[in-house]
Order: sequence, then structure tokens, then C-alpha cells
Amino acid sequence: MSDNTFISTDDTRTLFSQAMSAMYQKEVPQYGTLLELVKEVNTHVLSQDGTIRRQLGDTGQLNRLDVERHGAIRVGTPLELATLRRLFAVMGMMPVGYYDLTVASVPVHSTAFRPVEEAALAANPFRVFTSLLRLELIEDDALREKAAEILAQRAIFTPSCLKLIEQFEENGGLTPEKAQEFVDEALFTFRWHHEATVDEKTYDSLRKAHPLIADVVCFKGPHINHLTPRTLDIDLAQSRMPQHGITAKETIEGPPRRVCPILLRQTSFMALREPIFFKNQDSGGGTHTARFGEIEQRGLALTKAGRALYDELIAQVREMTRGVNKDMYATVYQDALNKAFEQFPDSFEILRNQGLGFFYARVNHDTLAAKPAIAAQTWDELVEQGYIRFDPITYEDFLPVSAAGIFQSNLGSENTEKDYKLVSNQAMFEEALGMKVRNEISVYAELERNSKLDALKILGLSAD
Ligand code: OOG
Ligand code: NI
Repeated sequence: MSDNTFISTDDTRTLFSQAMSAMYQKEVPQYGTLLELVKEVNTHVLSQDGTIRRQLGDTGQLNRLDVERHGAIRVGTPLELATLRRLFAVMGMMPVGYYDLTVASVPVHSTAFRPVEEAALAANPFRVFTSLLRLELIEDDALREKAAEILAQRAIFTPSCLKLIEQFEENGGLTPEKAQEFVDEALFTFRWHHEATVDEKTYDSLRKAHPLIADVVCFKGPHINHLTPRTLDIDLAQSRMPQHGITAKETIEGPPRRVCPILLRQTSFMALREPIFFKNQDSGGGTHTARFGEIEQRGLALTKAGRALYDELIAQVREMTRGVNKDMYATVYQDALNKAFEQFPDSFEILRNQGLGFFYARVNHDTLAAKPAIAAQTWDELVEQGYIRFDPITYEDFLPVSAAGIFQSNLGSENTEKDYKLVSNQAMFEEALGMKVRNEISVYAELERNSKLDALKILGLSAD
């Protein structure tokens, strides 16, 4: 079979993310409302703000905005995680980054499956935050063994799905027809199931150990627990939520509002307390909170130095808000955040000059046509003379502290203050995954480097 009979992994990813969005809209109607709100806000921002419109256009993000989503799932065993790695590869998604959530009392570690190349990101940056339960953190031996036993019995992928993954791996691609079949089959894994696979007593004891353990262990599969659209103005979206009947959490996670957005800002709301049915139970049942709503605004990807400064300022905010009582918290937090981030430059030019963020180098073809004999020696001179423009590279990943805040605000309040003794264990996660995760900073560095090499080539200059 020749290569051009295969659909691109980008197209399979788009088919899948659209199918997942349609499925989630049916499962969680409020998600549909959220999509409308985000669309309304984005249309408003694009009509008001020419700079954002140009920047998104120049970095290939105008088209992707409408399809841009991230989802999240949680799995229970190394085999489930490793098979997900193979499933996501069919859609051109690689594991990027390692997140240790035990620091926030959540017994999982995670990665994000996402595309990494510039063209693939422009086509559709669909990402799935994927967590693996750390069973070893359940202290009670009997309960831990019981959880492992329950997980060992389930099969979260359909046989056809597994077969299509194998076909992809053997042939190096799927035909459009097979890709559609793959999407339908893969979707099964992420569906919500009202029937728990355990009886009420087992559910309760696992839930008591940690609500997340019950969420992972007691169902047929790793239901998608949220699907997040990207807004261009999260404050505006948040302020319009009540008009749409949505009550968001009080504070927005991540950096404060800025002229030049950095990293990621997120807010979420409880979506559903869903009725569930237990095994061996004819009537009644219980409820489970698994699914929620979330929106996010994305900004500049930071270099190692930029990220270190961000982490330092967030630590300062934590100091400033320690012990503040609940009623005052949102206000004090907001002030502390604004105050601390005065130390983070808020101009793209300064951020670039200080090496705090990553940027795409773009050639201005008009300048090149008007002045083809280039005398500039440095990047700064190329910028000054109008040959080159630097546009911010968007952060495509997650923030563990935000993720923890999101986890906690949606699990229900009971019993989530655990002091887990085990330290982060990337090696153990990678062994389960079956490969190493890509370091996110090096992914952005490569995007920047490639754009510079391309630009130099267009300008007819050498790369040294
Ligand atoms: C994942 C939470 C992390 C985010 O946006 O930070 C996440 C989960 O609740 O499973 O999606
Ligand atoms: Ni999320």
C-alpha cells in the first residue's frame, strides 16, 4: 500500500476530537453552553483587538481556535497507559511533560498527549491530560489489593480498536475508512458509564481512601472528565458565566491578567453529580462527581529561566496568602498575585530580550522585496531593519499547581488532604508508559530554532 492511501495523523486527530466533542456535548449539556459562551467572547475579542487577530493569524492559530480543546482522563494500570500511548500515536499525539500531583494530595502522576510539530499544532492542537493512578499510595493493604484485582479484570479498549492500532503500527498509517472506524472504536474507551463495576460497599471504601481512586477503579473505562475550549479573554468569559447559568470557582488559576499573556490561565465549574448504579443492586444507587467544565486562556511559552521566575512568584503568592481565611481569600489572593507579578516583564520585546519566552521568527517579505541586499548582522538588527518579526509561541502544556487546584475543586471536599510520602517518580511513570516523555521546554526550543533556520534560509543568510 502506498503512503498516499493513508489519511494524515492530523486528520485522524481532528476526526477524533470532533467526535469526542459531539459525544461530550450529549453527555454534559452544559459543555454546549460553554462552547457558545467561549465563541461569543472570542468573536468579541477578535473584533476589538487587531494585534491579537494578527498574531493568531501569523502563528496559524485563527483556524485552530474553533476546534481547540483539551480533555482529561485517568487510568489505573501500566498496561492501560501504555495502550493509550499507542492509541494517541495513531492521532500524532506524543507524551509531553511529567506532572507529579502527589504534591497536591492527588495520588496520580501524569503526562499530556499532544502534537509537537508546528504544522500539526496549527492543524489541531488537541491534547489529553492523562493520569495514572498510583496504587502504591493506598495505605491499606487489603484495599490496595482489592483495587488492583478490580482493575485487572477490566478491558478498556474494544478488540477492534486494538486491531486498528496494530494495523496502524504495522502499515505506518490507516486509510480514511479505517481511520473513521478507529475513531468510532476509540471513542468507546472515553464514554461515561452509569453502572459501577463494583458494589456500594467497595465503592464507598475506595472513595474513603480518595475520591479519585473510586473514580478510576469503579467504572468500565476512563471516562473523559472534561473537555476545555480556549478563550481569548478568560476574565470576560468568567464574568459572563452567571448569565449562562454557570457558577465558576472563585479564582482563576495561573498567572494574573496581563498585556502579554503567559503560560495558562484556567477556571472550572462543577458540572454534574451523576446518578450511578452499583453491582448487585436492583434499586436505588448513588451519585458520583466525575465530570466538570473548564475554560482556559493560553499565552507565551516560557523558557527555563522564565518558568523559574514564574514558579518563584507563585511561591511568593502562596506565602502572602498563607492562613488567610476563606471569606477573604479570593480578594487577598488576587492582590497578592498582581503584586508579585509586577516583577514579571509585560512586553514581548523585553521578554524576548531577557530570554524569558519562546518566539517564532517570521520574515517580512515586503521588506525583503524592497531591500534585498541585507546588511544586518544580528537578530536585533534584522528586527530593527524590519526583516524579521518575533511572534510569541503559545504554551501548549499544563501547570501542575493549576491542575491540582482543578482536581481538588471538582472532586468534592471530603478527605483530599493527604500527605503522601512517596516522592515523584518519573522513571516509574515512563516504565509504565513504555517510553520517555518529551521535555516540554525542549519542544518549544526546537520550534523556535526551526523557525529561525527557516527565516535565515528565506533571507539567504547562513545559520552562524
Ligand atoms: C486533570 C486535571 C488537569 C488541567 O487542565 O490542568 C487538567 C483531571 O482532573 O483528571 O485537565
Ligand atoms: Ni483541564
